[in-house]
Amino acid sequence: MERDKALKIVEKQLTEHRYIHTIGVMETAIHLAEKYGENLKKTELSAIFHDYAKFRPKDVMKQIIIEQKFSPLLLEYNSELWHAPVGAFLVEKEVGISDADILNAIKFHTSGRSHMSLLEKIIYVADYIEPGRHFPGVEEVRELAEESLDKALIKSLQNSIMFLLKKNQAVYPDTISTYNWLVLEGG
Ligand code: DGI
Ligand code: FE
Ligand code: FE
Ligand code: FE
Repeated sequence: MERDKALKIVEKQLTEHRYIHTIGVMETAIHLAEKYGENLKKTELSAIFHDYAKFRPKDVMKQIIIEQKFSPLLLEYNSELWHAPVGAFLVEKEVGISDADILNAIKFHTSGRSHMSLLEKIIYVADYIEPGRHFPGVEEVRELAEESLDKALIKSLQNSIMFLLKKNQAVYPDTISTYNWLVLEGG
C-alpha cells in the first residue's frame, strides 16, 4: 500500500495530535530502518498503523481481546496496553494488511516481548523518541539510538518501568520479559 493511501486511512482514526505523532514515528522509524537494515516499506506501514486502534472504545477493545483469545492478563493491566494487540487485529481485518511482520510490530509496540524482531524494536524505539516526545530522558535515548538500537531499547524500557513504579502502577509481564531478555542475552 502506498504511503499516502495508508496515511489517509489512519488519519480518520486519530486525533490531530495523534496523527502528528504517527508522522513522527514514521519518519523516525524509517531513519532507524535505513541505519539498521530493515525493509523500508514494512517499517513505513508498521509505523503508520501502530496506533490505529488508539481511540476505539474500551468495551469494544475488551470484547475483541476476549473473542480473539488474546492474553486474558491484558484485561487485568492498564487499558492503555489494549490498543496494540487490538490494533494489529483491526489493521488486518479492516485495512487488509496480512504481513505477519507488520502485524507483530503493531501488536507488540507498547509492551515489547522477548526475542522481538528488528522491525518490532524499530517501532518500539521510534514510538518512544519521535520528535514530538518531550519527557525527561528522551534526548538520552535519541542519542543511544544513533549508537545501538538495543541500548536505546533497554534505556526506554528502564525509563518506562521506573515511570510505572513511581506511579504505583503494575508493570505488564511482557515489558519485564523484554528488559530481562535484553539484559541477560544482549538482545
Ligand atoms: O500509544 P502511545 O501513547 O504512542 O505509546 P504506547 O503504545 O507505548 O502506550 C503508552 C501507554 O501504555 C502509557 O500510558 C503507559 C502504558 N504502558 C506501557 N507499558 C506498560 C503500560 N502500562 C502498564 N500498566 N504496564 C506496562 O508494562
Ligand atoms: Fe501506542
Ligand atoms: Fe511505546
Ligand atoms: Fe504511538
